[in-house]
Amino acid sequence: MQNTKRALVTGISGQDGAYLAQLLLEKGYEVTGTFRRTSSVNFWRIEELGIQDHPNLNLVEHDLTDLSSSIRLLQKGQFHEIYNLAAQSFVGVSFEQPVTTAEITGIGAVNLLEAIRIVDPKIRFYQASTSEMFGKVQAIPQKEDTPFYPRSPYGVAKLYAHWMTVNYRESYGIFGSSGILFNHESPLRGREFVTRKITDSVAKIKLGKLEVLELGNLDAKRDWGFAKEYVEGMWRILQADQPDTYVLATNRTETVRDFVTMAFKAVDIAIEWQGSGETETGHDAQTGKTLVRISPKFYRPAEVDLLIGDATKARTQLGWEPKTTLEELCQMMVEADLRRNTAGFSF
Ligand code: NDP
Ligand code: GDR
Repeated sequence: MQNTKRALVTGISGQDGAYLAQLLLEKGYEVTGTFRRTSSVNFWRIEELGIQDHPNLNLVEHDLTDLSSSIRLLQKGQFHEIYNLAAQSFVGVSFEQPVTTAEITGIGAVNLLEAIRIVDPKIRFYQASTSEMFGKVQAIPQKEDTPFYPRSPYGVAKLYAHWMTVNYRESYGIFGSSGILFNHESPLRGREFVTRKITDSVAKIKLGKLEVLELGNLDAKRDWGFAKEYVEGMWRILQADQPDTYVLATNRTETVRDFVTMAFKAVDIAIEWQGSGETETGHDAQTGKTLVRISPKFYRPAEVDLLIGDATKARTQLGWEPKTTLEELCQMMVEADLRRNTAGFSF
């Protein structure tokens, strides 16, 4: 079909890449998804969504840090839209691997912007920016014009990619848009991130496969939404008349501790908290058994204490609004992890 839109999604093997590919396929796009070379590829998410064999899905190996391969990819694909989702996305790891994080998460975006500038400046580009750029927050709630103050090598790398997207928009007229997305979770979330670590562990504890859940800072507050709704926002950002920057968030914030309590509630366990700081513990209110304790190894050298976003601009200009409540999201994730753990596999 001549009018079929072609999209490139980097990071197809990740949470957002899988949901976005599903959405674009439903909308009739031809989707090229990139994955990096590893000894064994990791497509469990697109398999779980049932799109791995979709006739309009093309999976290609691509290294985000290699400019020439980005240029060839764009020359071959003749894309209308590019969604740059690939990144070293784990904040904790970025403290241990700051250079790799800068190369993938920062320079990787610029390689794509350069390839667009060289191959076809009409391609629309979406950059996956993040609330981590607000870091040590300068205002509450955070919105598009809130000053940035990143608190991790990941946040700094993302801020560089964000400003380069704005710069290519202003310097070369490229349709480069940036979505500053607050945390978004789902049953497809990686298990290193705190929500999924909690729901998977709660499922294991409920099934008698784990004794205790170990966590770091329980006081951190996050604005958590449902990933499937956020990828719809990414698509809307690229359909706007003009390139721009938008915050996507729920405007509700809760502590990690609250999310733990919520997840246990989803399996009918009431948690009582005792102590504070590194000696804080969570107990089964009925049996008194310790189910949660703190391990300093999960603390970060610098923390982002409080995130809460204001997505008024996305609502009024794009008609985007989150619908799933945190309780519904948490329940959905716990149920998925109960199913997986009962079936004997857990990704
Ligand atoms: P994931 O960690 O689930 O996915 C990241 C993707 O990037 C994976 O496909 C991963 O591949 C790929 N990747 C990692 N390193 C490389 C590399 N060296 N070369 C090529 N690909 C690589 O992240 P999410 O789906 O949650 O997030 C998508 C994007 O949005 C990321 O850029 C993230 O930083 C950003 N973001 C996420 C938010 C969230 O709350 N989820 C909020 C705001 C921004 P592999 O499977 O091989 O590891
Ligand atoms: P975040 O997500 O750093 O916000 O980045 P993560 O789920 O890793 O941490 C959220 C908060 O929980 C605290 N925490 C723990 N975190 C992890 N991972 N493991 C623990 O055991 C633990 N205990 C407490 C953390 O200190 C933190 O305060 C995510 C990623 O998806 C980024 O790519 C994205 O840009 C941002 O969300 C928005």
